[in-house]
Amino acid sequence: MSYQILVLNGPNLNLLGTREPEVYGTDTLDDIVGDLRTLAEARGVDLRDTQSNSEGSLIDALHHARGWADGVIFNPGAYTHYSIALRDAISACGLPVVETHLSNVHAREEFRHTSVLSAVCLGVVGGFGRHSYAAALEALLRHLEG
Ligand code: CA2
Repeated sequence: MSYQILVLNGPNLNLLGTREPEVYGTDTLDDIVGDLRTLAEARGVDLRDTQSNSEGSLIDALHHARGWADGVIFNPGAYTHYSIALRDAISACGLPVVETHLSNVHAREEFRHTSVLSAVCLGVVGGFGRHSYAAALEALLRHLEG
């Protein structure tokens, strides 16, 4: 079976590789998604990706994914910590969503220790830089393959 996966990236992740390399590394978002695409192709997976700085566009992408995707790898950026609207959209889309972070949010500022999204996600991966995305893809495929 060939799966269709959405990779969704939230606010400021378009800046990866340009600032704060000590926290987020030197890879750009294109590097990270390119890596993931190589992995996905090797597994026969159809991967689509989008990034937005706007909460509404991320919600729209989740709604749209209901119609075509089997699962979602989602780095919601700072929305992780307070967006009830995104939480509702994840619940409403009914798809398995893997909350994915580059950094280990629990080793950072206190306000990053809370996720309002984790409880409605299939699982959470974080702290492995670009490898967090690869781990999320592997876990999502294993889940889909049962
Ligand atoms: O670790 C992650 O992946 C985060 O989702 C990244 C978010 C942060 O708010 C979350 O707490 C954890 C921030 C993404 C901002 O990315 C930047 C990239 C380059 C320069 C500045 C910000």
